[in-house]
Amino acid sequence: MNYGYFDGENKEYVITKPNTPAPWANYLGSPEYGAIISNNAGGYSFVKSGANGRIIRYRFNAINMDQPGRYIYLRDNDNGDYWSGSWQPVGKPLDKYENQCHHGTAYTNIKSKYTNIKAETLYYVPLDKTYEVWRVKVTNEDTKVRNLSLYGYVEFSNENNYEQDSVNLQYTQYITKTYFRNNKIIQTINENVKQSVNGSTGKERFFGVAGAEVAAYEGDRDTFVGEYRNYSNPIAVESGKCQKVLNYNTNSCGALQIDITLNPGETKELAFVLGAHNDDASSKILASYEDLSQVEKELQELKDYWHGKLNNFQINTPDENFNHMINTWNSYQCFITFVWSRAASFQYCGLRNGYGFRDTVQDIQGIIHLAPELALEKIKFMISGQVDNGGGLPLVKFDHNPGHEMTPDDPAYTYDRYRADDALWLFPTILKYINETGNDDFLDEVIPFANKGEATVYEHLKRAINFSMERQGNNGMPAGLHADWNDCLRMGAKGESTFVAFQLYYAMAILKNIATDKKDDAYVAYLDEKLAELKETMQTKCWEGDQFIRGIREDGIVVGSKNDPEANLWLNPQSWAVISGCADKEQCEKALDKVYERLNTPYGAVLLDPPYKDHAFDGALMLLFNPSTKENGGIFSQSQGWIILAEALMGRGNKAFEYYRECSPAEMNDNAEVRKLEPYAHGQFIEAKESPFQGRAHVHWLTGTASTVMVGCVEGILGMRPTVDGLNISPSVPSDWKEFSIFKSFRGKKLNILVKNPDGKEGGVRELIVNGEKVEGSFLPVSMLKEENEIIATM
Ligand code: IFM
Repeated sequence: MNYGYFDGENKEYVITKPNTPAPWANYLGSPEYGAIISNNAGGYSFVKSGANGRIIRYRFNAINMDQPGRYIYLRDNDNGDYWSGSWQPVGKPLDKYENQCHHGTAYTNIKSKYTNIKAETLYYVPLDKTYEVWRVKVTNEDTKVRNLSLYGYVEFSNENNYEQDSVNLQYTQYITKTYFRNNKIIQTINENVKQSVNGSTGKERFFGVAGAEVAAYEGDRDTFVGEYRNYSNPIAVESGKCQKVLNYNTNSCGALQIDITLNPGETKELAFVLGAHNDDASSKILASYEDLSQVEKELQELKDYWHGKLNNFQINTPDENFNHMINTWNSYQCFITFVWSRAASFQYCGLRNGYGFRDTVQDIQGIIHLAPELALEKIKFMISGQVDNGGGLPLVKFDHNPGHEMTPDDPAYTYDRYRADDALWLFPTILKYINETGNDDFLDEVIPFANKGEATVYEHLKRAINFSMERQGNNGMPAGLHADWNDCLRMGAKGESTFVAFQLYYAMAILKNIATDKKDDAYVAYLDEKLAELKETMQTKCWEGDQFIRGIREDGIVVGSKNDPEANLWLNPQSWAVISGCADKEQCEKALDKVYERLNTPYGAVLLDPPYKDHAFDGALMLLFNPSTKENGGIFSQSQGWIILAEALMGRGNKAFEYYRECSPAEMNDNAEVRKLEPYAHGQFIEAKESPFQGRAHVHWLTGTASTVMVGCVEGILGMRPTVDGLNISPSVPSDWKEFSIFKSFRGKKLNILVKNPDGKEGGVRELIVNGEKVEGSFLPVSMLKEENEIIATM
């Protein structure tokens, strides 16, 4: 069943049935002022930190997973009937209540129609602003005059820290008050504290309205809702009268009642505004919306900003769903993970307050082709999270202070130990950035280490290699340390992971090219030797004739051997054998064939097979999960990007695209009841064959899947493979695609690329014509580029 459709032209997903199988969310704003909102207006907002700056309360794991939220209630004062602008929380019968939710790029517009009253609420955070706007338009489509009340409602948290607010009720209930002043509710927290006490100072939030006079209000949540009631039937709305009760030692809220009379055909418009600003500042903010045309201006600014970024890469292929994902939704999700990391969703509460090293370094890859300038800033930031021994800090805090951070070597360091893979992710990310921009001078930029000292980017990379070299296992592969990419895999400090070994191989190959350009001959010779040694080890100790093992534990026992009773084939070592360039062609083909045969399912390839149940070793923490779930043989969506890329690099376009389609959210649009998560956003994993709910996806939006699948598609399937000197065009597509086009912005120039496939090929380009001129091979040199370029690539 489907619950909505993609509107490619407006870059929106339109939800036509509000009773979606899960809350389908969107993101607004930025971490300066961030918000998550569902199609039923549920969700929360925060300033700077999801955990420490929470403004709207949100109850994790509540029965309705998105409550409370930003509610608009409407009441017919002639008959007492009432409903909400979003279907929930009142939940009128859907045969009488029409609803559409338009999730767009950083805005959400929820439209409803009930008893001839149309309501439309546009939610957004203006660009670079630290408050949110809910612009409401109500239209009377009846033939008679309608007397209505409209209520804007928000449940404030009593404390910025969400955990304190949720559980420390003996404190947080007694620190907040509300006031009504100048058309707005002002909430104060620790009002008496003029100077910091225990690190806290007084705070203020506001919820006000522009464009209408407030008739009555409530600042006390329980007075608004009433005893033994809930958000579906708040007494204030049912009775038609807010009582002007302000909270004192109870839960605070902002509820503003506006009474309106609408003639037939008449529309009334107003804007609620919410933020963490004091009386003065919020009055000024509200005044700026007295002229409500400001809203349309700000909406346009948001669209210009986001569409401007997304339009740097647009495709038109025979597959509409693929187009929607690449042109809008996968790209937008990449920006969301890039900006928000794993900070705030309906599953992540933001407590971590920082960027996981490997997560963010990978997230950056998803936006390099869209916004290399933003990528560069974050790359520098992450490099400054590298310790001077070459390893990555497991977590780079939002308030990271380069040069002064503690490291896992410090006894007082509390967050995790070193992971084996963290700093190795820098190599493909930096390479992609340099290739996209041609900015190889970046390698000479000096950046501080997290703990002390500074060095050029080139030196940072050398130290990362060194980190792995100084921490070798018993067989000549890098030691697994605390874990590798797989959080659940503990092979012992001296255990070895083939995934990390392939990453190290790839990293050394990348650095060897850089060192060659820099004429660092001694280092090139060193890397040559290490590359050869590692390859030899991988060949002799890790290849089992048709698959690579997953690793060798500290006690010498092999993990992921074909002879094991469980977990005897793992996905990542096979895809990374290809990506790293460490395996030969025959091995790559065999490993990929085996993956297809053994691991593939209708929803993507499982991470390992069979899942652990009875034969797990001590460090196989995935045993904690049910079979076919998460790291225990679930379809780990992030890994789908790598298998797509691996197949594409081998020129096997049919397989690459098959894997893509299996895990693509958009492909499940018509089976949304099976997938449950948003059909426009990747999740962390999909339940696989041993689950009774095969195909159900989990952990929406904030996942590394966004960037790996993006890279798998852009670099892999679509074959956009930049180098410092130009662009290699090497698509790997389904053989039945006859033609498709790509618009790519590249080094400030426009590329209109038409790919023709008259012979039904799966991969490679045999002829390239650039602005009418034939070019040898599939490489487009940057020197040939004009401002705008017409390129025809024939496969
Ligand atoms: O690689 C990790 C990531 O850092 C957090 N989520 C799960 C992934 C796989 O374990």
